[in-house]
Amino acid sequence: MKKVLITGITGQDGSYLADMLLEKGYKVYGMVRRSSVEKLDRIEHIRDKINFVQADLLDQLSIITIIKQVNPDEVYNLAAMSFVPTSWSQPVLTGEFTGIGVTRMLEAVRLVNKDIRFYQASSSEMFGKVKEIPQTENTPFHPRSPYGVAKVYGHYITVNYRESYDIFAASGILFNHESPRRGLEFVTKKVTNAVAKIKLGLLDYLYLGNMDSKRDWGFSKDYVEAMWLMLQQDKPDDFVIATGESHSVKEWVQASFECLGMDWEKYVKIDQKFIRPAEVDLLVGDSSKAQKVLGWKPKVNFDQLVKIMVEYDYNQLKKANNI
Ligand code: NDP
Ligand code: GDR
Repeated sequence: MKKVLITGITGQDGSYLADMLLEKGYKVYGMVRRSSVEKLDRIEHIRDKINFVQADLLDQLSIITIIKQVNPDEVYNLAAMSFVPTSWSQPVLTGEFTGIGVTRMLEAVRLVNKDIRFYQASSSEMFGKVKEIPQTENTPFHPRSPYGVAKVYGHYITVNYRESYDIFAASGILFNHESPRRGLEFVTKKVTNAVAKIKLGLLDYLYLGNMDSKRDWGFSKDYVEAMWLMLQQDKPDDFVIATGESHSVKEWVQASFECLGMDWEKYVKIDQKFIRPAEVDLLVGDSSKAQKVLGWKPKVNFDQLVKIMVEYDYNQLKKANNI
């Protein structure tokens, strides 16, 4: 039985990855940090099947200890401070978690067992002010937030440990991916949640920031499959994972309201507090390398994704409020 250690198992991607690897017959270990209240909502349905180990990205010895204890075949490093706006209010902490945290993970792998295969959760935010359209594995980076800068560091340290120590370290450059399990502050979930609330009479207006930025949105469940495929190859490499389609925030809003038969213009207002100090205007990825080498392709498109998320939020809120 193969053993896997997932950092960030309580997050959106960690939960879908754990679902998938349990189905594949892996023994799943999840790294969690100490908290005064449990935050296992996304993995409640599989909690009895997961072996939890406690460590923190800030604490080198705790990471070495759990990697020694588990000695996994594969490590997926998904833990990070992942919300872009918070990276401006906590830039140093973001650097520690999202940047240096990757080095701590890689150092632990190097010290304990160099045969462990390592996946790093890199991001399309690294492209930032894009140098070409669409973005590929060869597009130069120009990050636009402390989060993006930290991810560039995490990406290059992964490449460096691969080249310096011959560690099987792969970096997935994933474009935005969403799901019903997406955190409430991210724009897709914020919108679908608000649309459902407005329809049910639980909310009057939705306040947003920049509605003109464009993103390449995919489905998290499709994207965790790509992570796994990257670690099953003969050699480690970097891969862009994207749908190749780009839509504006406004289009997401319009499609979400239309899903429940409403006109978005009656309910959406702009609040300056959601405008960022620097914006990433347009992201669209070219995943042809992943399609060719990994045999991966996205299964869920933009309209299907909107529908999955709106219907989920509507049904959940209806049930929770006895409507
Ligand atoms: P989430 O924000 O949903 O999850 C982040 C996870 O990281 C949580 O489990 C959180 O644990 C954990 N974490 C944060 N800080 C620490 C720490 N100091 N020590 C241990 N664990 C910590 O993110 P996603 O699932 O959406 O994303 C997964 C990864 O992929 C992240 O690295 C993200 O930056 C990256 N990424 C995401 C994309 C997306 O569109 N979703 C696109 C590209 C990259 P806790 O529950 O304790 O807070
Ligand atoms: P992003 O996702 O920054 O792309 O990072 P987010 O959903 O936060 O923003 C997408 C775009 O929507 C605009 N926007 C708003 N965003 C939020 N959160 N709230 C609002 O009210 C709002 N109004 C407009 C933003 O300005 C932006 O242009 C996500 C994260 O998952 C990262 O961890 C990951 O690396 C990247 O995707 C790829």
